[in-house]
Amino acid sequence: MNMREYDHKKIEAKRQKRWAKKKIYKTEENSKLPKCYVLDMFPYPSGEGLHVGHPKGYIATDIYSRFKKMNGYNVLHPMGWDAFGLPAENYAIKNKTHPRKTVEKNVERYKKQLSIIGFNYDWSREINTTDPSYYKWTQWIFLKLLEKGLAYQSFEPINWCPSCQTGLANEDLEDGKCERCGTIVEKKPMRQWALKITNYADRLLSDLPGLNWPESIKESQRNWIGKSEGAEIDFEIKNSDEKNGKTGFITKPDGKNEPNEKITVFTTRADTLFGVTYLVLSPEHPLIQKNQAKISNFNEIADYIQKNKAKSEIERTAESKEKTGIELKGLIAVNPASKEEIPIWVADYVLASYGTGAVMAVPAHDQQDFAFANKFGLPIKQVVASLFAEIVAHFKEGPHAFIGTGKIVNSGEFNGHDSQEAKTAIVSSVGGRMVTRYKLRDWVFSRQRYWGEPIPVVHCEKCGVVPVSEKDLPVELPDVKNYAPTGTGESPLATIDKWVNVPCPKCRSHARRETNTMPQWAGSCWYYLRYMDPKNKNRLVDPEKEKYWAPVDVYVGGAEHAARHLIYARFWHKFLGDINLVSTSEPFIRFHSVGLIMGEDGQKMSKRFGNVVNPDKIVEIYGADTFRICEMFIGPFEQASSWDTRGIMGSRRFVERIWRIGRKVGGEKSAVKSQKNDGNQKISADFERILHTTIAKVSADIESFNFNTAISGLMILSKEFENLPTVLREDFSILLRMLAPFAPHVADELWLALGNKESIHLSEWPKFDPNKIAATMVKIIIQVDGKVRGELETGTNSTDAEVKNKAVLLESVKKWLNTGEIKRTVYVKNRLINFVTR
Ligand code: ANZ
Ligand code: ZN
Repeated sequence: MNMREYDHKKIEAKRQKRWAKKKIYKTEENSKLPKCYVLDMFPYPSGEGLHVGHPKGYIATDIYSRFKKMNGYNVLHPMGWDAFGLPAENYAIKNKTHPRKTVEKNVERYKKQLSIIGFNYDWSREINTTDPSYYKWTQWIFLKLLEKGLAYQSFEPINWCPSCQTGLANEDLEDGKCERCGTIVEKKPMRQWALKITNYADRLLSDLPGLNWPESIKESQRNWIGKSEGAEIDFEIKNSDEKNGKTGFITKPDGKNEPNEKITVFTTRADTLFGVTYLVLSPEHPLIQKNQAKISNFNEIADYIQKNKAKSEIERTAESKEKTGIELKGLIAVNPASKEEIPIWVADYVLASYGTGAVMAVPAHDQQDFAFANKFGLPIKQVVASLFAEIVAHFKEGPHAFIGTGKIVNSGEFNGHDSQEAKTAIVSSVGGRMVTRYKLRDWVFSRQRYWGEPIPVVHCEKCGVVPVSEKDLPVELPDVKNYAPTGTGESPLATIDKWVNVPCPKCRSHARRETNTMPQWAGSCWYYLRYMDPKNKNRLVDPEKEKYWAPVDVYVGGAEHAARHLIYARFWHKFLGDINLVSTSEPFIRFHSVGLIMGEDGQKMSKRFGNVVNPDKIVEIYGADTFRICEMFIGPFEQASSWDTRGIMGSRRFVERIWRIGRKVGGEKSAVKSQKNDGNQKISADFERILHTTIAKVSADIESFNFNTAISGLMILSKEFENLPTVLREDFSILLRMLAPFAPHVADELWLALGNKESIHLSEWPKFDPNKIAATMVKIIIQVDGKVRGELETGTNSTDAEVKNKAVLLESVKKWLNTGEIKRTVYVKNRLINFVTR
């Protein structure tokens, strides 16, 4: 081979140009091949551009999709822009340019940054959520939701960010603050649109076990849905100066007393009903305002409510938090089981938004109630006894409630029963109801902002809410001079009279367009479907194409974003399934979250910390191939790792080594085999075993997203190549093909230099020969300075160099070698290896 020095700039520019010209990444339609759909969470094109953390996930999907293509799959690996929403709009306001212009500019910038890294996206399928031909279908889905009764207007108080001046969904809050700007969110009553995601709570939960997702992501979905099985129990209330059965109760004609009012609680521990010694209302409970006249200390209560208004739900329910509360004087409740009269308290640890907003307090068996009762001197009554005496003893002395289950005591006819089993009987004995509650709330779906999809309905003076007819979609977002929030709680769209005033589609009389827009999450709820058929003018997606491509086989993105996005997208997907638009029950059957790349200082990469590393710079200096390898070698894919600019040198040396090996490529395999030289044959058998073991390992590692160990396998193999006197064309072609997904430019360059006519990315993935791998496995103890630091499983016929190379790369060993250089290595064949650094 005729080789020059390794010049990454020249090679990478040349290869990228060639790929684009030959359109080698165009996804085929009507293919007979099996499909593989690999998807990245599409970015919102912010003004800051990419930092080195962003491409990590994209590099992984690029590797994976190249690998699948080489394995005979028809691959769909698209990219697009999630360009509506607050970040794009806030950026535009700050920089005083129309969001459409900034989005355009930022998309250009992102695309350029992505292209120099050498990704294989099929750009002919690019989508942009702000494109009218795209959001036409987002609006169309909204109309379907409306038609099926799953979109409705509501007038409950919603979360309001006073800084962004828009309503927010629960999911948009972090610790009670606006997730975008950090301002403390207020409650503000206003008209809004909501989607009935709660109708899907059960299915969103029950389909989770079948998904190949990280357990932590599934857990966050479960917590978000927050299913709990419990009971609702009614407590009668009356004026505290009245005697039971007298005033305060209305006597019905049949002679039975009916309480004038009651408090309904939600409990998961109905078995502890006899132990209830007081009730607690959330400060927002309607009963408080309603009974203002009967409450003797109303002023104090109002004061308490006012003081605790700004606290977030997380703050309010934190176990560590000092309990606050105030007794509601003038009213008392009756425990329906024990008939004891019990006080009613108001405390902020009870949330209005969960259950019924009222709690029956059982201080003996609930930690929050226990802390509260101790602070305010309320009675504690034990009603469940542990089956283990020592825990009971602990409960009596210790600062804890006994929260376990056991045997019921102090509970009349229920004494001696198992606490778990007695629940239903206790509930029915007091006329309660078994219920299932969810923490999930309906999704507040309107934003009082400019930069979003207009909600496609009009409000007619006569007909009320009328959907825009399908043929009039999209309702285009009009241009507006002033797109900053109005401050009135209405979207800036409300100021455009010409746009707002329209005839009613039904009766032609005067109507006004809905001026609220959709939240940013809307566009990302279904974009994966549009990539399957991005240009379709008549349908959201062609059914045949959907059947072929769905579901997404591998989905990759940030865990932070994932919890909310995944629940919304799964909801829409299930809805689209119900109206026969999609053929699978879940959109993304496998998901990998990308571990963050932190700054060199260990902090999150951010302008604020001045620790941002720009990928363009790294690519310019070291090359895209080196950058890609470095990002994948930095640590296990799903774990966070710190960027280390020095670490990039190791990756660069690896690429250069491959380049050097290219110079040694000589004869054909058949020629060597005919040589009758025993020594050579031994070397060649060892080498073949390592080669084939590596094929097996790298294949399995890519499939399972263990890119760092795949690269270390390739590094070890490359050292073996380096030790060979000459490298056979056939063997080198195997190494190159394994390298191709990781370092697509240099691999293609060397591949073409071998005389191949077509790009390496259209070639076949190498297959390993199991016969060449077979070897007895042994465990080798690894020591550093005589101390055991790890263990290595390897074949009995591994070469000494192979064992040593593998041993130093083990995570558990590496850290002990970091500080010093290896002065000496003692190797007891197939048993022990000791690295001496002193
Ligand atoms: C009495 C009781 C006794 C409770 C006991 C627990 C232990 P999960 O499992 O999360 O659904 N609760 C109900 N509504 C609440 C609200 N709005 N704010 C704060 N806490 C509330 O929790 C259900 C339990 O949380 C309920 O069961 C209730 O306390 C409390 F030994 O009722 B329990
Ligand atoms: Zn009308």
